[in-house]
Formats: sequence, C-alpha cells, structure tokens
Amino acid sequence: MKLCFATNNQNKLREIQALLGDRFELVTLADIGCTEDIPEPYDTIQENAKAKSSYVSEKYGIDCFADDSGLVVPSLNGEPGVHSAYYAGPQRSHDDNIALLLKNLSGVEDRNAYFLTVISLSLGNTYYAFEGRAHGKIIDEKRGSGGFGYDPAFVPDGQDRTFAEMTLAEKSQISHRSIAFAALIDFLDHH
Ligand code: ITT
Repeated sequence: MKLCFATNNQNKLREIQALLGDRFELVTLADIGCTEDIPEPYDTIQENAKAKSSYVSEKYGIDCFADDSGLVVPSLNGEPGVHSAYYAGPQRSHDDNIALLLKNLSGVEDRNAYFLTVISLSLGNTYYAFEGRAHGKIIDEKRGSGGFGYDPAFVPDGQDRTFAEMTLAEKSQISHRSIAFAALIDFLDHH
C-alpha cells in the first residue's frame, strides 16, 4: 500500500522504517515534490498533526499520515508541549531546549513527564487519529548520546537508563512513537 509519510525528519524516518519493515510502500514529502514548509498553526499536538496530513492529502491528492510529537511536563503546565521543537528559540537546538527545560525544572520536585505522539491518517475523505505516550521522569543532567531531542534527560518508567542511553531498537520497544505507530499499523492491517 502506497502512503506518504509527511516528514522531513530523518531521525523519525529511520525509526518508522525500522517499525514498518516492507509492509508499506512509504513515500516521503521529497518524493511527492512537497518542499514547502507545511503550516502547523495550532495550539495542540492533535490539531497540528491533522493540519499536516490534510495539507498533503488535499494539495497532492495522496493518502497520507503525519505525526506530531512533544514532551509534556505537567509541573510546567504542559510545557514544552506543542513548542517542544523550538522551546528555547527559533534555532530549534536540542541542546538549548534541554538546557532550558533543566533550568525551568531546577528546584521542582515533580519531575514527571511524558512524550506524546499523535498520528493523523488521511485515507480517502476520512481522518483517523492514533496516540502513543511514554511516561517517565526528567533527570537533572544529560546522559547518553543516542536518540534526539530531549532523550538524554528522559528516563522512562521502569528503566534506569535515559532514552539516549538505549539503542534505537530498545527505545522503539517502549516509545510513544512506537505505540502510536503500532496503533496505525493495526488499523491499516484491518482496514
Ligand atoms: P517534523 O519536521 O517532522 O515536525 P520535529 O523535529 O518537529 O520534526 P516532532 O514534531 O516529532 O519532530 O517533535 C517535536 C519535538 O519534540 C522534537 O523536535 C523534539 O524536541 C521533541 N521530541 C519528539 N519526539 C521525541 C523523542 O522521541 N525523543 C526526544 N525528543 C522528542
């Protein structure tokens, strides 16, 4: 089945490709000639995922799925949330974002956090949504060099290593993105 995965993020593409195997023929935004920035104007991860999939399916006439993710820290009123990629500014630096997160959490007792992934699937004229969450804690230092984003500061529940100290395969067994994509794949298998 041919589907567009609306992303330019190579980290995500690697993760999803590892999960999907060859069950689906994925084409990327570059493959369909979509080089413009897709607007993500909303205040929620859910709405932005849908905005991306609807933009691609309507403009390029192809079935498509788009994901949007973020780190939610309840003791920071849900921040960085929808702003995760550019929490510390438009330079979108993972190091700057983690530094700001650790600064904002210094002295804060409640270190609970979760990663949230929402996938919006546009199939024919219908939209479907799938969610995955990975709960854990933000530690007060960075550990590990794998992964991306906030991984070096996030220890998932039941683990003693950060996501950045795990291999891609280990992270993929428990990650928010894997859970959301498992739901997407299950849906597609039965559709
Ligand atoms: P797109 O171009 O595909 O939107 P992105 O980098 O904005 O790529 P996401 O929307 O999935 O990626 O995630 C937004 C931010 O949330 C991302 O830049 C990271 O800071 C953070 N994030 C998401 N998933 C993460 C993960 O698995 N590990 C660490 N940080 C993550």
